[in-house]
Amino acid sequence: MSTPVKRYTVTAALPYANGPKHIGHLAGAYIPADVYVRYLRLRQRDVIFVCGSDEHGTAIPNQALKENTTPRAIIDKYHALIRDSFRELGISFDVYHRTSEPLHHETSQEFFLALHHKGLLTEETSEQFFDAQANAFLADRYIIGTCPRCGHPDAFGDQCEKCGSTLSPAELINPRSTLSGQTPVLRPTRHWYLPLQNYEPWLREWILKDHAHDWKPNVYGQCKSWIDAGLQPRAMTRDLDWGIHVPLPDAAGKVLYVWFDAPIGYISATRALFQELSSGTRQFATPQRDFGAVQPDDWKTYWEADDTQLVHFIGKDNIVFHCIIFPIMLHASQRFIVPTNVPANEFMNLEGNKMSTSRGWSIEMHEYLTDFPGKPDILRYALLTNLPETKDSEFTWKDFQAKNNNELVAIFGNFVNRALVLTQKFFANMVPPRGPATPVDEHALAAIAAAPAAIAAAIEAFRFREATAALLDLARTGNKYLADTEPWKVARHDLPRVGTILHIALQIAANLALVAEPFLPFSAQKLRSMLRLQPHPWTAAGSDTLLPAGHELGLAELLFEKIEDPIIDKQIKKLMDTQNAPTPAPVVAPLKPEIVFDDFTKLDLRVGTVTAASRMEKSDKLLRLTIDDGLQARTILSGIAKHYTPEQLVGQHVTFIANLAPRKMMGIESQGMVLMAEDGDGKLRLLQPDHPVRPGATIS
Ligand code: B3M
Ligand code: ZN
Repeated sequence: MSTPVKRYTVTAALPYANGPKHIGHLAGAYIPADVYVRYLRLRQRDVIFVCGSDEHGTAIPNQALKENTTPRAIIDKYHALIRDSFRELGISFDVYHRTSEPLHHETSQEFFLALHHKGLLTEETSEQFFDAQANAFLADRYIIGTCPRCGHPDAFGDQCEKCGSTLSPAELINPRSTLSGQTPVLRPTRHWYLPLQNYEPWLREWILKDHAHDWKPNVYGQCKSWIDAGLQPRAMTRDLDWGIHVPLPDAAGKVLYVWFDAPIGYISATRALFQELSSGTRQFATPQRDFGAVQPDDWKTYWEADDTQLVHFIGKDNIVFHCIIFPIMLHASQRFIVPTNVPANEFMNLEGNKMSTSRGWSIEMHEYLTDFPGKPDILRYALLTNLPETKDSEFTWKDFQAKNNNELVAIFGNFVNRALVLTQKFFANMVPPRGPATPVDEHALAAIAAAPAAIAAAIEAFRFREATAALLDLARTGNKYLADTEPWKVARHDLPRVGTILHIALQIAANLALVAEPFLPFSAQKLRSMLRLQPHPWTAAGSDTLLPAGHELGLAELLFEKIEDPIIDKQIKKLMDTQNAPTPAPVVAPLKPEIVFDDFTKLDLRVGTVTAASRMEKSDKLLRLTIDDGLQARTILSGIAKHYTPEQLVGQHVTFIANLAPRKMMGIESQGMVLMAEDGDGKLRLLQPDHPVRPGATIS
């Protein structure tokens, strides 16, 4: 636990090479992973960033069927498309491997055999669905039927996409094969199982105890419910003709389960990376990285040494595989380390609906790159400020436009441009010397000094939204500094003072160029060349001497450009025009992660009586309520003006949180929060006891 960290192995989920990937995938795993890795590299930590295509599983032959081609053609096509999109978006993998590579087949088979020889896999014969007409056992995905939970007629054998339940094919009502449409029959077949239940005590210790505080609550919560529900043996092989052959003599027609081989893909990718590095056919993504001569076997320390931190970036649908099944495989091998953290994100919706490539309701990475050439940083920024870190989030084109126009252009770009253009105008494009500092200068200098630590702390805690906000705060400080000091006016009477102001402003710009690199790598590079700033390690950030007086600046260009309405309207129209109109999102919100009873008892919930209610000036949402809580009259501001008139509320019981920290809104302190029921139609309704109670009645 307390071993000092020597190196990092950072992985991002291997995308299925069965189609293009959309911006929801980027927000789930790849953008946060890239920010994390770029930051670690700037800190000069020893880090590798591995990813690649997941080219097995039923998803691939399925797509081949749809496109009337071979699985091989499918993986070749989409591997290249996805790899290139990632590259153009600046996702800086050290290696982007493929699970169809012989090296990966070898690595997976070795892994399987190692477990098998240790006697850790059990062999069992079970009845599985077989399509007699197609003469094939049916993978769960190939069986559809009616969902036993919600009645959806087209639920898959492993999951119902309508209600989200995890299913097994035997649970489906009226199952049918997607290959032939026939009702499948049960046939015995033999498979190798990993008895997950044997590792429950270890999982309880490792996750539920050791990672109770450093794993994200959404991840921890999912793991806990899996463990508490009781683990079952899970088949690690499948009857399928596409995949990695089970390396045993009596296993013809059987392949490794895709979720057995795919995560091993991280290991094969690492092996490939070090093979190529040592033979000189590949470089690390960061040129300045130098950790000495590389040997082919060096990959091992990244997977075997206790002082390596293994971090998996994934979306929430992959949690069980990365936190339970793969770690059990790693642990059981008695050879490999297990992840230190799995900072999984929730999902990002698009304009009010679930993102889905198959339903046409998505923004594919490669389409974005075609429609917005040379602008990967805007997308990175719009996603970073809106990552689904604690709950599902939502991408809208209007928000994308606003983030660009109001933040990147109006704050970041505007500040940098003013600092550079004024230096050009008054100081022949050379950094002017700095005179004595006034309080407003001191304030700006303090912001420079404080920003890197704030950004770093947020990144290291996997809070990338917060880190991005801290980055923009530094730009905002710069913008405000110029607005407050008005060097363009001072220039009429005090040029040395203008010099001081611009000197400090340019140090802010230089700091921005440095700390923005993980987030906005292309713009950071552009800004560096505008400032003619050499690359610096992260430890140089916070300094107010990055640009010495007399240093000559480069050419000032616009860092960001405004996006006009027609461009955005076109994107919205394109989405609305998609043939397959989306089915509306479920009316009932998904459950939040589980909490313990203690969490609940922290809330002081009470019933009170409304004694007065009035509208708030300048707000069409808020009502100001006076509530008799049994002890006193308290003021609560509630966003229910669209649903109730003040008159309707006086005399009513309301339920409220009594111990919520007071919060000031529009100049008035709200001392609590009134609870409301929200229906799918957006209407809010009061929560009331079914009999009158005295004010102050507690709720438990
Ligand atoms: N290909 C599933 C997915 O793309 C799967 C991830 C594998 S990570 C080892 O969601
Ligand atoms: Zn269902």
